Amino acid sequence: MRYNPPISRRGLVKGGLAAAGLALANWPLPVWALPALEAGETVLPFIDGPQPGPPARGLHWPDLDSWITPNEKFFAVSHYGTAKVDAQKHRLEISGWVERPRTFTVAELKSLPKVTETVTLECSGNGAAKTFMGAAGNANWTGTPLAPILKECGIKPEGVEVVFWGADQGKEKIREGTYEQNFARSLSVPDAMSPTNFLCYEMNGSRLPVEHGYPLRLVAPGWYGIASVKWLTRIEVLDRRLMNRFMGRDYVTIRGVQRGGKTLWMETSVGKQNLKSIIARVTRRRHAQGPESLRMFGVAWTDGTPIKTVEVQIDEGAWQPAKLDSEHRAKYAWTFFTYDWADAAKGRHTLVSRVTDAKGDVQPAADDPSILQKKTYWEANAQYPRQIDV
Ligand SMILES: Nc1nc2c(c(=O)[nH]1)N[C@H]1C(S)=C(S)[C@@H](COP(=O)(O)O)O[C@H]1N2
Ligand SMILES: [Mo]
Repeated sequence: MRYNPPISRRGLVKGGLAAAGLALANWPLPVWALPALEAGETVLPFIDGPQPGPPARGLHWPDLDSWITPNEKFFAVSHYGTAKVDAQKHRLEISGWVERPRTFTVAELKSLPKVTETVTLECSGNGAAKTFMGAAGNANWTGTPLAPILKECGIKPEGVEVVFWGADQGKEKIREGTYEQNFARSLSVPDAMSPTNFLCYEMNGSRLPVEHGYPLRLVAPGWYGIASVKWLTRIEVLDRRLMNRFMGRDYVTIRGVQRGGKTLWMETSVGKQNLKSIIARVTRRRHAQGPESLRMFGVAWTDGTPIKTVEVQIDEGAWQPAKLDSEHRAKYAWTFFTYDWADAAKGRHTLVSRVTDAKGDVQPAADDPSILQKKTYWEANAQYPRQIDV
């Protein structure tokens, strides 16, 4: 699926909400074509604390105006800096517990069957701080499916994990020693063999940008961003589990679970994407005839499980169904929603959204035991209330 709308900022100036009411042309557009501001529409700033984002790169939620995140606005997280790789000399090696180890050039991978998928990536640390809120984006990623390549190499029965190694490296202190290590993450053999994973070399129709993994990265749809290893050099099948920094120490969630009336502390490696939604902005809409109304606009995503509903709640009132964008949908991509609020009373209001998926999972409230018992910030998906003054 390919969709790459033109980018227009139409009156929204980066970081400057005060300017939002200015320079609005009179061109009412269907909201999904470009859900930025319509004529006569102004942004109501959130008043509860600092505005989300923007980090060095990444989304500033109130400015969200395209389903596809342009490459230059897409957040980048690189633990050992940006690796500089010579694509001509670059090789992808497939080794370890396989019958037929292989090496591919990038050109060879490009000659294999090509897929383009719209996939939302979110860093599992997104929301860890008020200044780290924009680490999510949605792009069209192009590459070749991973499963047929692994099948061709033949994973031996001893293989339990598939490790994806990046070209980037750094020093890690482990007990008494310091060791130079490459970035790596692993997936179990069944997870790695999922037909959805692919080796990616294009982002939004352009060559994969250097900071996003040029010339080659994994894209693992439905998983938190960390699974999608950039600057991919080696895929290695192991007969045991990898327990490096990114599997076993960092990116580990500590969660209390109830077992037989006792709290058990569980440490698990960051995994698949938790269902999540956020109200990105609230606007005031003045109509030629009739009263003005407020519109909430936001976005929701899951691990690929279809979204059943997105609801919004105003000041502890009943949950009201939001309208889902029916035009821009893809299994692993985020979905826009809107809620038109006709009779907003003057004063301060608290607004929040929640998404429910087809399995019946509901995005938890911040005071839900599952959130209160989660002691590390990874995989944060609590409902996110926002305050506005009407
Ligand atoms: N080689 C390598 N791959 C990596 C990382 C990294 O530091 N090195 N960071 C991971 C993390 S934590 C995230 S959230 C995603 C971010 O992808 P992006 O930088 O393209 O947005 O890349 C993942 N892949
Ligand atoms: Mo991340």
